[in-house]
Amino acid sequence: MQNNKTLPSKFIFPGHNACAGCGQLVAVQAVMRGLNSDTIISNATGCLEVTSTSYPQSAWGLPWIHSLFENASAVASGISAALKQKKKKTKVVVQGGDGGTYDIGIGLISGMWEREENILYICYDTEAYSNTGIQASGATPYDASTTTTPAGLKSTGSQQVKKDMLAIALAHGLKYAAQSTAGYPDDITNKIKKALAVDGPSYLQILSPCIPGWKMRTDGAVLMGKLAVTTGLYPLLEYTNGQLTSSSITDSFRPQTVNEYLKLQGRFKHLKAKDIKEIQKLANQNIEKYKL
Ligand SMILES: Cc1ncc(C[n+]2csc(CCOP(=O)(O)OP(=O)(O)O)c2C)c(N)n1
Repeated sequence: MQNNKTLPSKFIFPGHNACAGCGQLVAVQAVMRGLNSDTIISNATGCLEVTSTSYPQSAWGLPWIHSLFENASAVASGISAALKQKKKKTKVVVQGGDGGTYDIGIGLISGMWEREENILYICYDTEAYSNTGIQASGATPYDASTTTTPAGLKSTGSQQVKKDMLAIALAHGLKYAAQSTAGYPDDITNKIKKALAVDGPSYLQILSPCIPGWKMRTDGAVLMGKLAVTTGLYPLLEYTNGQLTSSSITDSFRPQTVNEYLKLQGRFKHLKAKDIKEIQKLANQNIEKYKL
């Protein structure tokens, strides 16, 4: 039975053509449950834009503008400036994938944050350029096989460690910066509401499991979002005024081994015990760092 918390939002409608079981759409539903109707969205290109706006249709129930891959935050800045001029309190929200956020859009995002504009930026982190065929991005985790970092006889996949985008956001002095996963939709909605309450720039990144990219079961997105947290690989984190104010399910946190998470994803199926040990070390570092 549905309760109010899980009801579909009136700001994103069924009928989009995202993959069955798409983790990004689970996250989007949770985000939309936290937004108000007086909102304008600027959306970078990527899976979310492509699957929700095949012309002449749109799955959006809010004013929504598509921008180029790299400049969704610059478009948002322009909208924000116009609203300021008109003395309107409408909230401006940006949505982008990890490619659009960690890589190609980062310069303009940095400028938007520097100018302390009242804009909420949301990154749906699928850990690859999903829309164009799963190329590695700055958010791709160590040892993941992607089409540009394929695992094979001489390679165990991506040799880069995931970029710490949250730390980059914090370095800009954001009053609110947080991360969540599609495994915890209520956590996402709560964080959206807190981010909206901030007068100034805020940032939320959400791990959004990608069925074809992660090579996983179509019913696995929520489970994968949960395991990313409980292994310590992608903890739920919240920083208010630069201070860590909340980290994962604190009281009930029981770390699980990373293998529980990795073994369910084809992008990691090439890994041997020694490789998994290295990834366990990364999770342990997080558990230590964030006092999980
Ligand atoms: C300047 C530019 N380069 C490349 C592209 C092609 N392109 C469109 S979507 C996309 C991938 C988007 O990846 P990401 O931002 O991670 O979002 P996702 O699809 O994973 O949700 C790329 C490379 C483009 N549209 N513009």
